[in-house]
Amino acid sequence: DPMPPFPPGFVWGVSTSAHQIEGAADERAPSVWDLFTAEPGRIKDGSTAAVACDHYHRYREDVALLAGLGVDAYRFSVSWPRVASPGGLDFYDRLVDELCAAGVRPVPTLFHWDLPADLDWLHRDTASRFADHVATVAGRLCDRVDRWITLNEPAEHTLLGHALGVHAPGKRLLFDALPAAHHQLLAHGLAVRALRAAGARDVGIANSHGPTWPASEEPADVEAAGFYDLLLNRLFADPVLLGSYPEGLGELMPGDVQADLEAIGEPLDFYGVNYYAPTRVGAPQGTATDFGGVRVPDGLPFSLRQIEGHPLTDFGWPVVPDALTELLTGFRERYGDRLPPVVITENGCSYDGLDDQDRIAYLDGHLRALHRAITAGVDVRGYFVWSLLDNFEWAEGYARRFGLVHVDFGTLERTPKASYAWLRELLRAQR
Ligand code: GCO
Repeated sequence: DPMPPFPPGFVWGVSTSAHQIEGAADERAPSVWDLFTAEPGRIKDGSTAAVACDHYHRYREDVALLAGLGVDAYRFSVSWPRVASPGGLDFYDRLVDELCAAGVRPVPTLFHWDLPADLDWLHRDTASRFADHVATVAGRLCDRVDRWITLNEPAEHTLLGHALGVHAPGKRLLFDALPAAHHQLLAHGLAVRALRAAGARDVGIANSHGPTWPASEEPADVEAAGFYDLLLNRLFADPVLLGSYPEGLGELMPGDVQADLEAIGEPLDFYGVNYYAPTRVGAPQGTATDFGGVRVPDGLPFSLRQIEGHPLTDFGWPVVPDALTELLTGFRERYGDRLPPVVITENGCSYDGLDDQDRIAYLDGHLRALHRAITAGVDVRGYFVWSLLDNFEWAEGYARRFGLVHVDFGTLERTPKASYAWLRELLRAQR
C-alpha cells in the first residue's frame, strides 16, 4: 500500500548531534565526553569522536545531502564547549546560512550531552550557566532560526550518564543521580525564558519516551513496570507539561522545587518525542543483568526483560511500530490539552550495509504507526529520522550505524544508502 498522506504543513526532517558528527575536537574546549572517552574501556571499539564524520569541515557536503534528500528541516545540536571557544559560534552561523541557502530549516538543539568538561549537572549553578549559553546562541542565530530545542533526552543523560555510569560523565549514583535530572529540567525552563526573551517563537524539548510493558500480569511485575514508567517517562514529561513532579519524586529533588517548577512548566510550542522501542519490565530478580550492553546492577526496584516475538535491529532493539501509536495515544490520554503539538524529534535504527532494506521496513512501519496516531486524534506536526549520517554512537563507538548515509570512517567518504533514496521518493510523493 502507498503511504497515506500526512497533514498539510507536516515537517519532514533528519537529526544529528554535535559530538557524534562534528569532530574537530582540537578546535574547541573539551567536554565531559572527551574525558570519558579517554578513560580505557569506556568505548567498546576503543574509538574517540576526535574526528567522527568531520562534519565541522565538511558541513557543505552534508547540507548538500540534506538538500538532495528533500527534507524541510534539519535538527542538529550546538556544542556548548565549541560556543565557549574563540570562533566557535561562527561555525553555527555558517551552518545556518548554508542551510537557509539550501532551503532547509535549521532546528538547533542547545544541549545534546556534551557538557563543558568543567561543569557538572549535580551543581544547580549549571542551569543558569546554560541559560547564559542559550542567550548567547539565540542572540546570534535568532534572525534566521525560528524553531529551537532546549535539551536532548535528559532521561538518558541522567540514567546512563549519572545513575549507571555507561555514558559520560560516568557516575554510578543510582537514585542519588536525581539532582542531575532536576538541574537539567531547571536548565530547560530557564532556557525557554532566555529563548523567548531573544524573540524565539517556536520552542520545545526532545524527551525520550517509550511504552513500559509489564513482564506479566502479576502485581509485582505491574508495580515494577509502573515505577520504571514513572522514572523514564513521567519524571521528565510531568514537570514540563504539568508543572509538577509525579507523586513522591518532588521530595527527592534539591532546592526550592516549587519555584523551579514554575520555570520548568513554561508553556511550549511543541513537545519533541524521541522514540525507538518499548521496554519490558518485571519485578527485581536479585541479580545484575547485561541489557543491550548496559550493565544494570542488582538492588533496583525493577529488572529489564527481553521483548520476544519481534524482529531485532543490529543493536538488538525490538522493532515494534505499534508501540509508537500506543505511546502517543497514551500521552494524549494522560496529558490531554496540556500536551502541545507533538514532533517526533528522533526515530531510527541501527543496521549495517548500503542496501538497508531493514531500515526501510523500520521507517515505513513507524510512519504508518505515526499516521494511525494522527488518525486517532494526536496532533503530530513533524517527524525527524535519526540519523542523517552513520556516526559516533556514544559507548558503542562506530559499531552501530544509524545513518541514511553511510560514512567510511577511514576516508570519511559519504555514500547514500537505499533508505536515503526511499525517503527521498516518499517525500516527493507526500508533496
Ligand atoms: C539519543 C540520541 C542519539 C543516539 C540515538 C541512538 O538522543 O539517544 O539522541 O544521540 O545516537 O538515540 O541511540
